[in-house]
Order: sequence, then C-alpha cells, then structure tokens
Amino acid sequence: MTKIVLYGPITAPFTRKVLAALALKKLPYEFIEPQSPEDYRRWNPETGLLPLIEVDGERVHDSARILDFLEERFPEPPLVASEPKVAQSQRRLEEWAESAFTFYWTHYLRGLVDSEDGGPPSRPGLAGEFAQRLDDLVNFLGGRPFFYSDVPGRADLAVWSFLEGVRRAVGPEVAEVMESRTALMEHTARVSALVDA
Ligand SMILES: N[C@@H](CCC(=O)N[C@@H](CS)C(=O)NCC(=O)O)C(=O)O
Repeated sequence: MTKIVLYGPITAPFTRKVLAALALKKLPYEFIEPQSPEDYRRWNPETGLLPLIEVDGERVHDSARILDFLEERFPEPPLVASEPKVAQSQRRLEEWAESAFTFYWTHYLRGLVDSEDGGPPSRPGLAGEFAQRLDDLVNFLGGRPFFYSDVPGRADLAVWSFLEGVRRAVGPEVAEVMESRTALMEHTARVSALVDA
C-alpha cells in the first residue's frame, strides 16, 4: 500500500492546499508538523521551505509541484479541467491568488509588528487594495460554484486555503470586508464541506 507523509505547518496556506488535495482525492496520509525552525531545513535541505510530501520514499516540495505529482500518481478526481483553456485559467488563478494574498498577508503581519512598536502602518492603502483583490475573485467566480468550473479544482483549493486561514487569523475589520463578499464566503463554505475532515 502507498505510504504518504506530508510535512508542513498547518498555519501555512500552502500546507492546507495540499491537505485539501489529499482529502479531495481521498488519499490516506500521515501529517507531521515542524516543531522547530531546524525541522524546515532538515526535511527540505534544498530550499528550507515546507510543505514537502513523501510518497513511497520519493520526496517533492513546493505545493504546486506537489499537486502536479499527486495528480500524476493519483489522477482521480482531477485537480484541473480536461479542457486545456479552463485548466490554464485554473493554474493561473492558483498562482495569482498565492502571490497576491502572500503579499497582503505579509504586510498585514508586518503592520501588526509596526503598530506594536508604535510605528506607522507599513503600507497605507493596503486594506482598500485587499478588498479589490477580493472583488477580483468574486468576478472570476461569476455565477459558478467553483472557479471556471462546476467541480472543484486546484484554483479553488488555493483560494480557499488563503481565505479561510486569513478569516480565522485577522481582526474584525478584515473579517468584515471578507464576510461582505457573500459569494466568496459561500465558495469557502462549499470547499470546506468537501475537504474538511
Ligand atoms: N512556493 C512554496 C512556498 C512555501 C513557503 O513559503 N513555506 C513557508 C511556510 S509559510 C516556509 O516554509 N517558511 C519557512 C522559511 O521561510 O524559512 C509552496 O507553494 O510550497
């Protein structure tokens, strides 16, 4: 029987995206979280970044590459549409969502540190831009249950892993901005229902 071990911090959206893919594909796995900063480099000497997956002794790091790898080994259900144009849109949205939301997340955390120091916020106008990115997502979703499709794919897992994490971790102002985007909240709930244990 195939042995799958996933290494990564549950707090990282990249880890949650992979956990969600494993759940969607109904694959049994062992999940190991780092206990110290040294674990990152020890488990992934190449980049020191997690998540990393080990499948029957073969190790792959980087959440997007891990999804490619899982897709190849365990094709059902697929994480992208069979139609190439749709598949391309799903992959693009995964990349876009991750770079955009990593940026806002990093600045949000930096802002918290700055305000503890009594300094000015790290980047004025950030909240408005974040709200615009959420509206971009609402537009991408349109009237569909999932991005570009009627079934969930990797773009949904990527967006979900960021939004549900951000919503749990941030203050009430940001949560309100998110909750007012009903279509996105419904999307988050839809994906949660499929992937949450
Ligand atoms: N592109 C990578 C990003 C992984 C990543 O940034 N991981 C963070 C977890 S939040 C990490 O390992 N940080 C440790 C460090 O920066 O030393 C992926 O998709 O897996």
